[in-house]
Amino acid sequence: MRFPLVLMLQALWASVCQTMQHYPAAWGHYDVCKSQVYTDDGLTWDYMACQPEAMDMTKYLKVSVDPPNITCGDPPETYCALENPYMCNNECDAQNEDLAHPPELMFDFEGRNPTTFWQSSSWKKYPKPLLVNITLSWNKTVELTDDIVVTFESGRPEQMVLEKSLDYGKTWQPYQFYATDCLDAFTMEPKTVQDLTQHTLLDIICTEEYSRGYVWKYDKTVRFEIKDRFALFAGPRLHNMASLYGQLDTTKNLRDFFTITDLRVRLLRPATGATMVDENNLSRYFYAISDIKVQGRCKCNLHANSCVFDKEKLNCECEHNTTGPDCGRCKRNYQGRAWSAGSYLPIPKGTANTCIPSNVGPVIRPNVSSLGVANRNQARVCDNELLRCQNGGVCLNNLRCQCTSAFTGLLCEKPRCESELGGCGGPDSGQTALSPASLPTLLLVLLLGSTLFREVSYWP
Ligand SMILES: *[C@@H]1O[C@H](CO)[C@@H](O)[C@H](O)[C@H]1NC(C)=O
Ligand SMILES: *[C@@H]1O[C@H](CO)[C@@H](O)[C@H](O)[C@H]1NC(C)=O
Ligand SMILES: *[C@@H]1O[C@H](CO)[C@@H](O)[C@H](O)[C@H]1NC(C)=O
Ligand SMILES: *[C@@H]1O[C@H](CO)[C@@H](O)[C@H](O)[C@H]1NC(C)=O
Ligand SMILES: *[C@@H]1O[C@H](CO)[C@@H](O)[C@H](O)[C@H]1NC(C)=O
Ligand SMILES: *[C@@H]1O[C@H](CO)[C@@H](O)[C@H](O)[C@H]1NC(C)=O
Ligand SMILES: [Ca+2]
Repeated sequence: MRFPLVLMLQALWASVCQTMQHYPAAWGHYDVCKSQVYTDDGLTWDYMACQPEAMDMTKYLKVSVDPPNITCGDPPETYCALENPYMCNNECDAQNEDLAHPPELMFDFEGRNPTTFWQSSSWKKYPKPLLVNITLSWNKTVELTDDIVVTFESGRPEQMVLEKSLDYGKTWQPYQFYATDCLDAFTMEPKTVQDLTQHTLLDIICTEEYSRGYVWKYDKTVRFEIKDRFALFAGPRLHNMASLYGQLDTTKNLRDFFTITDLRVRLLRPATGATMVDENNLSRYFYAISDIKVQGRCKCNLHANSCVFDKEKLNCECEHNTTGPDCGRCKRNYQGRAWSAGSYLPIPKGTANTCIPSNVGPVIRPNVSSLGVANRNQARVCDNELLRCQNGGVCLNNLRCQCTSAFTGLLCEKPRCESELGGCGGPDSGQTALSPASLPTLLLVLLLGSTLFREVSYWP
């Protein structure tokens, strides 16, 4: 009875291993920067291209609204509904928390009723244009992974521009123009994202899709379509991300297109709902935004799989001996070759392009005794965080693990039974090579195994 069970477990183990290897390829996530592998020389690291998970980027931005006093409520104002000038029950008072509409309300948790929103003062100075800039800054390069969605509560604007910056707000480029009449507003032919092809993906278009007049009550959103653009390479439903990643890898312009440090919504003309602006009642015209969605990931040049918000700022947690906010350079003493970004290719693990120790030129060795601090130019073998000595071993000067007598190996991970005769024995000895991380997997295999075994034993 026991023998088939062992065989079965082995088969399961193999298939679980295969599955786990397979998943990153299917997902194209690049979520691991390194993994421990066994070679003839013992335990070593295998380095891979890696990137942080995509997340809700609105939690980490700074927002500014220009001109600064354009937010409503100072002095208090009463607004009428766009579609009904006799319905004037929208009050804004910056001093009253219940009636104030500050910019933060564009980023709070939605799903409450009534919705919360930022609101501008009304178009009192008509026909002078009512111009507002809403600027979102991350002070960090970010790669967009999903559509930007702006939700308007007072009718979508008749003219607006979405702009981006890649240099922390020094220079700005348009992302997309929006208007009820593109020719009239921007002298551009109206287009939609469906008109774009692989060759024109980087074209900046003006669209009338999100500015249509009276149906506004049911359609409040204005989008910048990231996913439709991805789909030009990755196919509908983005099933072929590998193709997109391959393309991103080889085309800097394409990569930069989806990369930002800041976004700006330029509101140029509010919804008027009709051909004529009612000059006698300008309290009907204003901007109100309840939500802005921005999904993305920190750009870490494929050298980090985690990005942390610390001291009001996002920072990549760089691996591969790189450093800097975007892992954009090699660490000191690891400048043995020029820095380069990791690569998505070959699919699925990519290439880490790690920085290597500097060993060219004269090396100034610190004047320390042989038992002093580790030589800075030497590679770290162990430390007390990631490269822990195992099984009671102690890390000596980051240079080697001093193992207890029963264990050996770079990190004391191997029982001494392999070298000493009559060692550990027993059928378990093969499993000692498992790293702690694979223990849950082993448990899973055992669980799966026992379930299967029960079923198998019912067979005649
Ligand atoms: C909005 O930003 C643009 C540059 O992107 C600038 O030219 C314009 O003056 C700004 N408008 C306001 C109202 O701040
Ligand atoms: C905003 O401030 C400017 C300059 O301080 C002033 O001219 C303008 O009237 C103010 N606008 C509002 C709506 O308070
Ligand atoms: C706008 O029109 C409504 C209805 O005529 C009126 O109640 C309201 O006071 C008007 N608002 C202004 C600012 O004239
Ligand atoms: C942006 O981040 C850098 C650190 O990377 C910091 O020195 C600088 O003050 C930040 N700028 C702003 C506007 O927060
Ligand atoms: C840094 O470089 C050394 C030498 O190549 C290597 O042993 C070490 O694993 C690297 N560390 C990381 C985190 O990549
Ligand atoms: C380095 O060692 C030499 C000889 O051992 C000694 O003369 C010198 O003072 C030391 N320098 C420093 C900075 O400790
Ligand atoms: Ca809101």
